[in-house]
Amino acid sequence: MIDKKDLQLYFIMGSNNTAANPVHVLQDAINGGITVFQFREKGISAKTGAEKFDLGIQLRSVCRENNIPFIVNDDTDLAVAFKADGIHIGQKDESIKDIKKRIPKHLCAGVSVSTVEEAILAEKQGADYIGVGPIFKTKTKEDALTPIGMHGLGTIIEKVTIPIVAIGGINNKNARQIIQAGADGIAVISAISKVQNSEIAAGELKKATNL
Ligand code: 3NM
Repeated sequence: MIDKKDLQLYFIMGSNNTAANPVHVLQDAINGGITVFQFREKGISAKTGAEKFDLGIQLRSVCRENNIPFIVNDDTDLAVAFKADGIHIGQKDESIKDIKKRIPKHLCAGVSVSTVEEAILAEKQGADYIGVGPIFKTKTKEDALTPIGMHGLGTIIEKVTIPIVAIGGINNKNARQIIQAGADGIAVISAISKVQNSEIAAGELKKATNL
């Protein structure tokens, strides 16, 4: 299970989200105050096989040493092999209902949603939290949908009771309104991974999400 407060500042990264060493970026992000990390090795020039596994192991170690929950994107077998704290899936992946049957009980399972219907279904099928997005325009996800905006986020917040983390184009200028709208946290990639100083960036986002 994942605590609501662990979702406050949810950092996601794979090797193609940074020009720097991802292990260093993750450590800086943790120093700045992230509360959970998702390993998302996806898209152009993403690592596969042993290289993906090796990077994941290194990132998991950094999380373990710092008591930060480690979540794996998409790959249930990898999440189990990593002894991760959770798995995160999208709408095109296997259903959360089936995944929950296959994973150890202590692993949390999150689902990406962008509509009220998907959110209600995810909750019904046992998701521990939902990632709602994209809220704003994002350059990070190649196949991102049309942004649902603050209004879209609000309609989903009204309809589900499981924890909600908002994603897509979130930065330190628009983060506060997400929390004020009632989300439990923000999930970001580029606002931490693609900046000069990830520690400062994470610190600013943390401050913005501390109401
Ligand atoms: N999922 P950035 S948007 C991984 O809408 C991801 O489900 C999204 O990156 C969704 O913080 C997105 O750089 C990319 O905008 C988020």
